[in-house]
Amino acid sequence: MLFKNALIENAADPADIRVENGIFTQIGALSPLEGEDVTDLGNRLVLPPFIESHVHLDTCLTAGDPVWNMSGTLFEGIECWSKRKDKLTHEDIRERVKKVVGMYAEHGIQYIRTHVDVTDPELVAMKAMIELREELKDIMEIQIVAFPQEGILSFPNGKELLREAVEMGADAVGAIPHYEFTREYSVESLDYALRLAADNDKLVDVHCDEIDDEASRGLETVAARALELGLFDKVTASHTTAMHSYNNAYVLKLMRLLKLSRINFVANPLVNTHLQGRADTYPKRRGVTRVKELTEAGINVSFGHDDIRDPWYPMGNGSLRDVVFMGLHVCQMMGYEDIMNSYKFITSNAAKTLHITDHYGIEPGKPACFVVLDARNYYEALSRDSKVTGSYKNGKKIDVPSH
Ligand code: 17E
Ligand code: FE2
Repeated sequence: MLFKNALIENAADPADIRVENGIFTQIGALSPLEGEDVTDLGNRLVLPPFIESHVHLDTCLTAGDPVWNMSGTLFEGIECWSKRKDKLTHEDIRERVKKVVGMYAEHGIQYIRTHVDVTDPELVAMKAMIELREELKDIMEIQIVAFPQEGILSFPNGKELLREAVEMGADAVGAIPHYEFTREYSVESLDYALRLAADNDKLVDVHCDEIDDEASRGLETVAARALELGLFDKVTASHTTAMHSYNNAYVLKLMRLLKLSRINFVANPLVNTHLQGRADTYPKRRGVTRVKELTEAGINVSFGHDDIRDPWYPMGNGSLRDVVFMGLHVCQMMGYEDIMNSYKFITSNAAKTLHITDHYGIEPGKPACFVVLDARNYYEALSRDSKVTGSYKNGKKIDVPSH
């Protein structure tokens, strides 16, 4: 099968893409072979599929049920969710997740890393997600983080529940150091989570310092353990909003450890612009981590949506375009090159975070997965909010399920 006239990753000139048995085999100026199927992409932008590197699928579409988050803080969100969690059922999770996966698929997302709350004695969401990961795999590759929303040491049986979720088949281990009762618990929870991951050959993704407290120092512990346990880039620090407020002298010192540790970062610009700065009067801080500085230091950063219509964020339609758009504004990354390259926050950078680079990317030998946008380059796509006109998996156009 031959795809003609693709502007691959902002290339100025079109190229053709040959796919055989679901694999990219040739990219260049190609003529159809006898009997070969040909699709003309009409000089449209072609990118590797979009990746949602941070979302909570189990909480999506629950905004206002049973109560709305009125303060807009993370902590009230956790309280609202705790009330919703009491009525969680297997079918309820299945219905909402399938709907949201359809929304994502429509916008060219083919991979999702979801955090799933395991501070639930019955692990209802975890059981349903494990089932859905398998069931939805033809349209979405889903990675599950066992996420202890209410703490590992500060929630009854938190350690056991996290371990049980890993044994059930989670792909990654989470933690929430800034929510633990004490600084000592915070450090111990990270020791526990990273050791659990190392012992079970899992990835790590920590909700890390999602608070405006400049003294919140979970990140240094995450990075130090990633280095000491040899986990390196299997580890991701999500949110890290306190880093926005760290003093610059401390960041200067911290950068050395971050580089040595090789950990990844995920920023969630829509949600943290909304949740952070809530204890400030004026001026109000932006609560997004130092994306520009991390990127300039060669550290891997991706962007996530975090929530779609739930207690932490009432908006969202499954498009990552708005995430990138907000990220560029709030991080002040509006130079032309910054804008052109910003698709990497939801493609190749996210692929590194998810550890899927062995089967991701537009190059011969890799599975033929890509998206086509109605634009000539990413600047145009972003500024015009261009539609994804096709999302191809293993050479075949994905039929987006109704949602
Ligand atoms: N839970 C949490 O701790 N932080 C968040 N941003 C969300 C859920 C969405
Ligand atoms: Fe999150």
